[in-house]
Amino acid sequence: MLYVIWEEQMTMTTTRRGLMSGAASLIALGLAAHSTQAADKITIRLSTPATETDQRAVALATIFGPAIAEFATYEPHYNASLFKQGTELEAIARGNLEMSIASAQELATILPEFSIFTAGYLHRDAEHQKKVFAADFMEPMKKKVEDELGVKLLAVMYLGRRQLNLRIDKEIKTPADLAGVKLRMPGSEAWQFLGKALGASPVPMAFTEIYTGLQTGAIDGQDNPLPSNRDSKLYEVTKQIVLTSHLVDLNYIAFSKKVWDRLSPEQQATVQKAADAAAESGRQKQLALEVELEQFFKDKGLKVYTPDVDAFRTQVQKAYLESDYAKTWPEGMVDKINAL
Ligand code: KDO
Repeated sequence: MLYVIWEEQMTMTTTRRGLMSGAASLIALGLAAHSTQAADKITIRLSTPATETDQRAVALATIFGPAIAEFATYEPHYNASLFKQGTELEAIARGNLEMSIASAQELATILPEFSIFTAGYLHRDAEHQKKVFAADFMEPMKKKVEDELGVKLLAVMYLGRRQLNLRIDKEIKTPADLAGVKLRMPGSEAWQFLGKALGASPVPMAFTEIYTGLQTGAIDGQDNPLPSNRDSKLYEVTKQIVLTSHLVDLNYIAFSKKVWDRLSPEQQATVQKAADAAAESGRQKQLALEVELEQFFKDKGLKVYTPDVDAFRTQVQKAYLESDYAKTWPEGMVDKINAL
């Protein structure tokens, strides 16, 4: 099993071809490892770059895990300690992992149409995200993820509104003020695009490296929702938070289809209910924290202010609508999303 995990961590490319090639032997190893576990209980390992105190992690550990305990052991791994950020979906597809908190950006590296959910200023809020996930037009997209990746998207989790968080003093009012600012964005192309659309110079870097990146000055800033900023103590190494709210960010509870298919209909219903309950609890906690934390950061001595959000929205939306990403979006979907 150690070999399998190591192999996965070394593999960063997520092309479809990559997913297919060499998969058989890894799957065989993965299955062999699982068959050595207690015959009557499945072990569901979650790999995430999130901290243990992240509200999505807390909700899964306190609600999801206990709810499925009769037939499964929930085993979370935090801080990307099991799989590197961005390699989790591939790991599930290969049969080496059972669960992750997947981003639309990760899905978009494999299924380009998911880039629609990486577009800045598209989702309005947490409720809108929920409605979009439950909408009929999501069904073919969810099915494609199941058929092509062997991943079941159980529920949408609210990560929060992404805000700029900088170690430099310069006041940021409009995208032009971000010219030349080295803004850390997560690894994939879709994230780099968002950084550019905001007017910054994006730098790809894993979540777990942000603190050091800010501390050493390798980057001028990062963007994340306020709760993630607090959990990872990024406020210790930054001076300001600019409330751009440029992405109402989501993650999906991604579950191995292979494991799902081994469950009885009753167990499947329990897993689905548990995922929905955890997502809802996490969502409410994140929303409450976003309100509370503005004062927390001010108390820590950071400047927290709202820029010209219209200027950011106009520039970012234009960049997406004119991009190659937009060509991959299902016909009429932006209008359907906006109409919800
Ligand atoms: C991040 O790397 O900035 C990000 O916020 C991206 C999200 O999609 C998600 O992966 C998140 O990190 C992790 O869950 C850590 O909170």
